[in-house]
Amino acid sequence: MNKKQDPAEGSKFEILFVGRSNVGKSSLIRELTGKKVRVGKRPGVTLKPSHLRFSDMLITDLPGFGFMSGIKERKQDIVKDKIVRYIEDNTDRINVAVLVIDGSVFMDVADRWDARGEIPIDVELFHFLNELDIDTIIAVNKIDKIKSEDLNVTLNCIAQRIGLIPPWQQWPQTIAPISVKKNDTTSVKELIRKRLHDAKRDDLFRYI
Ligand SMILES: Nc1nc2c(ncn2[C@@H]2O[C@H](COP(=O)(O)OP(=O)(O)OP(=O)(O)O)[C@@H](O)[C@H]2O)c(=O)[nH]1
Ligand SMILES: [Mg+2]
Repeated sequence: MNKKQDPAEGSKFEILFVGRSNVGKSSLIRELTGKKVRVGKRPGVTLKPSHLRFSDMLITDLPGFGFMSGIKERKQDIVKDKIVRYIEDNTDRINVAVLVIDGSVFMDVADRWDARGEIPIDVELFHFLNELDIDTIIAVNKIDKIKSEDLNVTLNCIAQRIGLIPPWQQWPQTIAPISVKKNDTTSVKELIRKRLHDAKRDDLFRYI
């Protein structure tokens, strides 16, 4: 059998994109790299991480978890397990994680989890990444859907909920409000580049 080459082999810098389904992970990767990432026809159907390779940089798009219309709870658990396993198995290789959240619905979704006495999965994931010492950027996407006068309050609430003491501007290395739709992704791009620079990998700037 013809074995496909492992895209991760020999990679020296991995950027991981993770987040709930439908938050705009794949759109963000496309906007940042100009490369189209393969997306399943239905959200949540793809169980495998998909990779892009630029020189020795690996960009990984993990399947989205949560909100998956028509998909049974058990399958959602399988997705969550796969995500956790991928992160655990590759901790040493992952240089940066970009946790993408949908800023326009985050508080509503988090409140619903709270009402059930559960920790929102995004919040849980942020702590999990922290525990593993993985440098994490929180890309708050879809800010085009938030009224401009509400933006600061919303970002403060999100920060608070995640466990970062507001005001959100206190976390300029971590919180990046963006709108992929409006091609406004400079803040997250700058933060990723900062990590590349710190790793002495300015040569990779041309891909991001
Ligand atoms: N309004 C608005 N919509 C956006 C933005 N970014 C992405 N979207 C839309 O959100 C939807 C989901 O985007 P995807 O990039 O497929 O999301 P994903 O996180 O990769 O989803 P999964 O692969 O299911 O996990 C698409 O319809 C996008 O066009 C944004 O900044 N603003
Ligand atoms: Mg996707």
